[in-house]
Amino acid sequence: MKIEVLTLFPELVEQVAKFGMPRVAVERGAMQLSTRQLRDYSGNRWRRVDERTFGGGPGMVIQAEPLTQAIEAAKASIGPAKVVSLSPQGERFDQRWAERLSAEPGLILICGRYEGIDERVAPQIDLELSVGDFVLSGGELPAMVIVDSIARLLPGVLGHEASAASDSFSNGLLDHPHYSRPEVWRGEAVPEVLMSGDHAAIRRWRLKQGLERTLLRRPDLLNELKLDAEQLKLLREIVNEQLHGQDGRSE
Ligand code: 4FV
Repeated sequence: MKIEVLTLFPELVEQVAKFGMPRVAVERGAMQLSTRQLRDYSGNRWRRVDERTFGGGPGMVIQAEPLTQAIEAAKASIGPAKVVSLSPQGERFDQRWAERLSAEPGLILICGRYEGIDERVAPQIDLELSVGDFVLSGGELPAMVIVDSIARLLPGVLGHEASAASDSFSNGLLDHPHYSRPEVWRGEAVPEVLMSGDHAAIRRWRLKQGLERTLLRRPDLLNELKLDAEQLKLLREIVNEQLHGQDGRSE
């Protein structure tokens, strides 16, 4: 898939393709990442693309004309693409959105700066996304977050295809705890079940741990899930253990 990022700081955004899974995705041809400098469409010798917000008050706004020209140029460059604007006013970005966007042939990501972009550009925007309820200085880091989360979902990118499927949130739950060598570290041993070679027991333990973490840390996620019979049974076990003070981790 092709992703083009419209930004005032291309050199920042381009860093994301130099490391980790985005780099692998680009090297394996699963993703093409390009940037487009909004200032190239300023139409003035100061290369300014922002102006004061109407109605008074502090802050500058990215103007409609340069942004529209950049969007049009991006579409001409990468072909069919969903236009996505990053801002705190957007829908909350999550793993489900990463999965949806990873299926698109192309994305054009608009990085806001200042107070945001002129509202008259809204009809050209297919989707507005927020990476969280906080205010950054620009949309570049959110764009890089989205690029990274998509890259690892693209076919042929993760070494073990199952990894993406078993990630946190892939089944709507938080991930289970992980352990690695040594088996005993400063007197603390890895849970026996993980050393048992009993794959059914390991799968069950991991599912139960993910359910417990989700219940204790992010119960809101449980509201959005339709748990199956096994998950409900494990959840009942967890609640009983919590009520009677047992730690299910050692099972
Ligand atoms: C943001 C977010 C974000 C707000 C002012 C850029 C900044 C400036 N984008 N999720 N949270 N954007 O804070 O996506 O326009």
